[in-house]
Amino acid sequence: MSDLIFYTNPVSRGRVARWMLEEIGHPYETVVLTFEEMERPGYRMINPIGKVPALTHEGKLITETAAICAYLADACPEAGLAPKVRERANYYRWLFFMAGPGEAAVVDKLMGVAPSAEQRRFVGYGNFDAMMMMLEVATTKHPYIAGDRFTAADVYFGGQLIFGTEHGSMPERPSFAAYKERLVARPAYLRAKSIDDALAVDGR
Ligand SMILES: N[C@@H](CCC(=O)N[C@@H](CS)C(=O)NCC(=O)O)C(=O)O
Repeated sequence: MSDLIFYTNPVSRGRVARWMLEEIGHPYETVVLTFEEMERPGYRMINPIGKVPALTHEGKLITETAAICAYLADACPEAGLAPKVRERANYYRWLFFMAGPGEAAVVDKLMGVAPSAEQRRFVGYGNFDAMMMMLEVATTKHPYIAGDRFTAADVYFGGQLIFGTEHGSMPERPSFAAYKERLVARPAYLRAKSIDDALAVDGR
């Protein structure tokens, strides 16, 4: 039995966490849950909010897709997916930007919520266009968002960007194309995608 147990659904943010697990290359056990199963007391004992993904590792529980990516990069340094601590400015900046303001802006837009000019002063993402402008900033300067090298921040940031632009919840921008091409060519991305696509076809 693996010391990594991954709770997921193939049509969920768990797809990004699986990509990270595949990048790490450490064996892991997958528990696929339907959305109904996530509501049951057994799973609520693992994640009280009843959401996936969740991961247990050596008796510790990690939830939140961005945290799972960052945790695995640190827990498995041999994969080389976390920059040195003093080189983490962009790594943290864009990981946290996407997990907080980026995700909130997309979800608000999907729900038809648009901050007024006054509200944008206290809304963390400003407004949707300001958030999108920041994604362009992140993808313009370097080949990867933390610099010249692929890191766990690309798995999370890039995973959200790929999903958002494919499903129309984020508009395309010229700087996204080359960045996304680099990501979707990665063997770990392709492995994770094919595992989850097959599970989704099975109706899980
Ligand atoms: N903040 C969490 C969000 C997780 C989340 O909302 N997962 C959805 C699927 S994408 C879920 O499990 N929904 C089931 C439910 O709420 O009943 C993360 O980033 O991992």
